[in-house]
Amino acid sequence: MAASSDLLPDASHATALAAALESGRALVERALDHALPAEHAWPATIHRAVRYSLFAGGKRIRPLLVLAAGEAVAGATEEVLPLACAVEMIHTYSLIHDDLPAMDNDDLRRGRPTSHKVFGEAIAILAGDALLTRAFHLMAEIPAGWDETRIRRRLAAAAILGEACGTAGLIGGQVQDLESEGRAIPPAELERLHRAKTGALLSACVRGGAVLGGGEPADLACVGAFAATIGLAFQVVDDVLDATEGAAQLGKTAGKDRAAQKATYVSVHGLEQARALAHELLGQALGALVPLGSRGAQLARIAHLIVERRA
Ligand code: GRG
Repeated sequence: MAASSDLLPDASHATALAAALESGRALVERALDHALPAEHAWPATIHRAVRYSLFAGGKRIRPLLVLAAGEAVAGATEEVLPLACAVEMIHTYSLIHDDLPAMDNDDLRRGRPTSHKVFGEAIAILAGDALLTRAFHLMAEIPAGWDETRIRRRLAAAAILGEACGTAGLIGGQVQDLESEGRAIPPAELERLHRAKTGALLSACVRGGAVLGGGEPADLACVGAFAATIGLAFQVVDDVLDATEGAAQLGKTAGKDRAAQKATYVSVHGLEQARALAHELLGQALGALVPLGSRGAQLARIAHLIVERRA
């Protein structure tokens, strides 16, 4: 069995990491392009708006997690690719809606003016809706001739995704986020908010990818433990970056959490403790992968990327 330290990247792994991430990203870019109507398809405005936000240079961490989770259970890439596209569509929808005047009212996202600034509020709302709808449409497009096992896996992954987007996940977290502005919340409530708003979708990427890849129950338990931990770590790091980096680096307005008096890991625990917690969570996540041996290497690399990123 591999020790968790075997999963830590050294210098020789850095090149492999960059190459593997780049080829994963290229695969996802092509699949996303293929999964959406062309920019000029009727009615062109909505497709321009959808593509404007989707192809604006996101890091694609969620689809990469889906691909890596499939790899961790020795699943085929073609089985997990629809989910990889669906999670990026859903993530982009949540960013478009989060930036709206009725929510965070932001002008900058992924280094560009936000959707509503370019297309107006109505089209921005519809672009988010279109992405959410297309994500589940894509998951439901089951090719003719599939056997029952593959259909069941696809349905199970769609259910995991649906739960993560709903009131127990993304939506619930966003509601609590809005209701927490300007008031101090206890650490347990903050953790619940972060796990719902950000962790749920990241966790669904990993668990859904493993289900689609045909993971055995023991493998699913490992990736499930990894998923819960890395999902929380992602948002802790996001809180740190919001407090420490500028807009040019982040591609979005910086320092917004403090300006909006949002409860974050930095405001509740302090910067150093938030950083320490992110590294503690990384250690736990890597530990959860140990039983998978080398199959978990790509998940481990992405976990490092999540915690050590600067944007
Ligand atoms: C409006 C339905 C709805 C939900 C909003 C996800 C969310 C809930 C709001 C987005 C704003 C925010 C700070 C979310 C936390 C998740 C997060 C850190 C998003 C940024 O993800 P990255 O860094 O972005 O992966 P890129 O652009 O690289 O894809």
